[in-house]
Amino acid sequence: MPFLSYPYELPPMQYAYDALEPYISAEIMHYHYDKHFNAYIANLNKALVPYPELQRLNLNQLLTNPWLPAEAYLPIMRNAGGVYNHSMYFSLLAPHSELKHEPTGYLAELIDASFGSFENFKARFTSLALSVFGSGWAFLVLTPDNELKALTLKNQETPLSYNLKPVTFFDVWEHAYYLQYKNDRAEYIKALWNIVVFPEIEQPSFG
Ligand code: MN3
Repeated sequence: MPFLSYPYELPPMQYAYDALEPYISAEIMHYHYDKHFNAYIANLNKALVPYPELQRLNLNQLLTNPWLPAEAYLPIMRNAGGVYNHSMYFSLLAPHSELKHEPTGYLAELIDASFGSFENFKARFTSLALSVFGSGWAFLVLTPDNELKALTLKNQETPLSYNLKPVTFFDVWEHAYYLQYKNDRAEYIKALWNIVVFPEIEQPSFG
């Protein structure tokens, strides 16, 4: 995933459309992956057509590039953010019970240090995800000082643009849950804890 680059293509799904049921329905996965995610990819390619110099950057470089032409800033950043956020969101979900859906190792230590416990973190992150007004995301991020923070961003903004390294991605756009949960975002978020995967975080070495 860090090497996604132009021309962008929809990555193959790592599990079947119905593999996340009953937490996320196959119908949602078809729309969310094949339509919404794919639309960001198609629109990013389209937005990059006039800019060969930007086509040479990979996705992470594009999202952290301080220079983008003013007239192309919004279409490129919105769609690049959509591609990045969705590729991470889907890659950090897995069928329930195939993996343990709890953080391990250094990330578990950081969560305990920052939030008191994993249960406290879940409660805090859930209320944050519920607080997003309109379309957006909740993220758990690592700061440059290696501190964990939970935050929300609007639309398809990514933490990368703020020099933050995201480790958990909750998509709270209505398209992520409406077909199954209707207006009940809280039930969708509760379901996500059963299928979310926490990445391994490397402990920084000092010396
Ligand atoms: Mn989405």
